[in-house]
Amino acid sequence: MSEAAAPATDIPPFRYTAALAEEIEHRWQDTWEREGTFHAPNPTGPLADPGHPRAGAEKLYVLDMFPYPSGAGLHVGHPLGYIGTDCYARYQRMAGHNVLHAMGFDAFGLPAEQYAVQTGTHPRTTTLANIERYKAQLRRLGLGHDERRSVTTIDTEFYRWTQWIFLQVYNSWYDADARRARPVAELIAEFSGGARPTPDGRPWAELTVAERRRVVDDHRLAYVSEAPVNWCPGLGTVLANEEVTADGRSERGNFPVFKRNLKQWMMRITAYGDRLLDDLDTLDWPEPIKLMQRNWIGRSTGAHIDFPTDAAAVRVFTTRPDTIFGATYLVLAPEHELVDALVPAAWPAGTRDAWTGGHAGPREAVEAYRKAAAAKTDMERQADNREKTGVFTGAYADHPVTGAPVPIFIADYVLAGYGTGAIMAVPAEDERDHAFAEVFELPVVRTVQPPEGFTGGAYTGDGPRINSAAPAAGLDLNGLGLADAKARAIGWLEAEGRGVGATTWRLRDWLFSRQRYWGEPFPIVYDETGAPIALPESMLPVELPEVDDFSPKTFDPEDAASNPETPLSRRRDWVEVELDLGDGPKRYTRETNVMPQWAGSCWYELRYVDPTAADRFAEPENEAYWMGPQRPGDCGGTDLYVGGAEHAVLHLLYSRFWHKVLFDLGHVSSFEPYRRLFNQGYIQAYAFTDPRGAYVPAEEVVEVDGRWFHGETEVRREYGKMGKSLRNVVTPDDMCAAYGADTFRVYEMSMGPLEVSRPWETRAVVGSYRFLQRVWRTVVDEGTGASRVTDAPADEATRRLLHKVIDGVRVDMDAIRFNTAIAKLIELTNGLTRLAETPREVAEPLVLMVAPFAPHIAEELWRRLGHDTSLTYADFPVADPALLVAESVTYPVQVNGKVRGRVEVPADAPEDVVRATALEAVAGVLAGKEPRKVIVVKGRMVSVVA
Ligand code: ANZ
Repeated sequence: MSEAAAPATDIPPFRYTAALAEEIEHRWQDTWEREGTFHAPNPTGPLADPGHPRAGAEKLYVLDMFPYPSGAGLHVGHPLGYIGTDCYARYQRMAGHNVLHAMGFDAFGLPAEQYAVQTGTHPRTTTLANIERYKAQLRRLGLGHDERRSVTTIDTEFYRWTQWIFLQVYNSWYDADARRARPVAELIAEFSGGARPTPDGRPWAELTVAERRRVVDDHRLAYVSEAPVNWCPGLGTVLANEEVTADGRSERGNFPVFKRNLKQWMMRITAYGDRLLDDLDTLDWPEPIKLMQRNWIGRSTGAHIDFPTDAAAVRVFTTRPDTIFGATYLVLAPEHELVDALVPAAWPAGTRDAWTGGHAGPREAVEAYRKAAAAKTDMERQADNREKTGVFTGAYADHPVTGAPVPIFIADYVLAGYGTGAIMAVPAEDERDHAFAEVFELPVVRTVQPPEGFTGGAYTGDGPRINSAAPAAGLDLNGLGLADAKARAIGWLEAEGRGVGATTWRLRDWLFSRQRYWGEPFPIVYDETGAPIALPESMLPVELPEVDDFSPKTFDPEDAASNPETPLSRRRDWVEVELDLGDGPKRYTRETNVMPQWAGSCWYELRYVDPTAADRFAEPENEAYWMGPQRPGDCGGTDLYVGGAEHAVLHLLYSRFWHKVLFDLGHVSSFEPYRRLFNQGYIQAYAFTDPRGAYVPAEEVVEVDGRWFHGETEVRREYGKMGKSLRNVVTPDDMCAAYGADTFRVYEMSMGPLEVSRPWETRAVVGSYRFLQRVWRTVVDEGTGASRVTDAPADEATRRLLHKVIDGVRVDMDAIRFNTAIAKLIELTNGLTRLAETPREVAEPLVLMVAPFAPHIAEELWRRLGHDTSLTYADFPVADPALLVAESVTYPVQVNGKVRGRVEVPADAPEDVVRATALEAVAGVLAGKEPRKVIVVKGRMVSVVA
């Protein structure tokens, strides 16, 4: 016991106070650590332990979304999910499972790097210090993690495998026929053996080495592309869409962001679009999250249609080939690669003034429009309510069915990165096209008959096709509904060679490189031709080299044409290497981008499974045990994954994608990483502003008759996130000091259902504190420290209450309804306080049931009840079904429809006993007459007809 934790002299030493709680908690945390209490045994390898009480038991893998260790430390909102998973894991251990529960750190990340840029402190230094702080804060909460499995993504032994997985992805391609990834070596074998034709049909042997390489690279699941990216010269880096504000500037620093093509590593996640979508059905995830994933993936089916021009044909993507007769103009994205070839030297005769944007010639007009468009974000460009802008290219295409000339525009509402970057505009049936047609005075031809009385512009509903026949071309859609018209139009296009049925995805390939320092280096070098070459596995890990200057180079923020210079590129001695990659020592240059922060979080759950495995990321037997399918058809994966809904899309999608690649290549046994997902709510907090609108420290505000005061000043209460800027942060450290970790845990779990957001109320924490004090007193005499437990049996009512509570708590724990479980435990505890002594048969199960929520006090009481081992692996109480049935039942007794009396009979009384008792009770009413009929409704009532 430490000095500081010694109880103050005026408090009896056996009373449950914050000081006693602290002493108990530290002692048990030390004991658990010393004894390795939460070590989960693996089937094989160094973490196997055949003598463990749960060795070989049914497994349960409980996972938290691991944190990025920020410099600010934890506030009371952060550990909500971690406490939830801990309660669940502790319960499941007691219920007989072998539970894996570990906590690692997502430790590459921008804040540490920015701090490094500002201060010169190495991001590793900052990150490791933050991790230590997090670990201490989490340990103080009594979380039962297997600390041997605590990985951090910045460990070389961890990121060696991140790089290894990158190589697996790089060295595979997606076989669309087999619907799975296969090794690139098999693709090459198919090309060279002639089983698969090359893209241009020449035999493989006739392709040059460089050509072969290009063909293969075009198939790889990781590839280099010239992709349009958000280039922010002011920060010297490319930004993710989420890092760009609605007005096209960097979230950080407010610099302009330009769309630009830059050479980047990409991951071909789009190849997995179908499976990522279809396999959502196999997952036990909240519906809203599945819906967000579906929308993000955004599968659209329709057609590609070619519109011939004097240059090349313009290929459009449309979901509505049925409206082809209403296509009165084409629109290309301003960045579309055909634009330059289309634009003539001068406006064609008869060009309307409204189409030219006031420019003398189409070249200037296009040039000026492009400039303006490049400064806008996709979000802005697509805003429905925005006045439509655009400009005529001066070129016409031929309508593929009627041959009529169709003017070609560029406009920023068409995005370069979606579909083919070109559309056929159908103003009668599409709102945005309609708005554009109004501005540019373009013809509107209805091809779907709107219902009678329809007065709007575009009609987007269904109805019979009209104005949709070209007898000469052999196509007639008139009278057909949507589905039939679509099918017939696609059939005609395919037969005539003017288009094909096509599916488009909203999902983009994943931009995988960052011009930063604090990330995993790529296991890639370039040869003298500039082609990428994967390093062999034996050269892993590629360690992140030390640098003096962590900052990306900052350019003229307005100069979109500048090129990024990565921090790693300045280490020339690292970048330029001599390696023997099989054909003798040669000089290569290393890739100097690093991977995005998502990389480590794409597979960390696999490393928890077998963190010491040296030859693989995890031994197959261990992987199969923890992650494998549990029955035929099961997708496998972790049994519970808890985290915030803000990770609904990107993390979960990227991780599912990598997992599926690993599955296809035979490296994992489950085809999904997270079978069950649970989103915890947020802890929100009140914040208070003074009349000037400035935030005042929330802990100094007092309530007087429903009004709020900071000193003399009345303040306004609002409700929001917890954070420094709102001056309303409460830390778990504060709560542990004031009440102890057990009280804090019980409070967080009893505030409401785990998935619901709730306001933090420090004042209410004392309720949980009092509950634990009562639990304490059921076992310990506060005055003397003596036991209050008796071996005498419990009275019938107490025993029945206990078993009702056990039964309900088990149901609640299985369903993650911790708040209602705690309510039942409170009911039971209150039922015990009226007893002079607590029967052991009740005290023991109570302590065991309290243990998942308040493990330290439970361990302490368990010891005082005479047990000399931790209760971690004690059996969770089981209700006796015989005690769950009600003892007696009260029947109302009706005579001629009116309730005339009530009788209480044993619940299992046979019908004739109920009847006799009932008749006796209403004998006075019947006054000796024989009843005509007696109906007994079992358990409900007795009805007598006199
Ligand atoms: C003609 C048409 C007629 C269309 C009609 C819609 C309604 P989703 O469902 O989102 O996939 N489109 C295609 N590529 C585009 C791009 N790069 N930028 C902006 N819009 C694009 O929508 C597909 C529809 O959005 C396509 O079908 C196309 O307009 C437009 F009555 O073609 B449609």
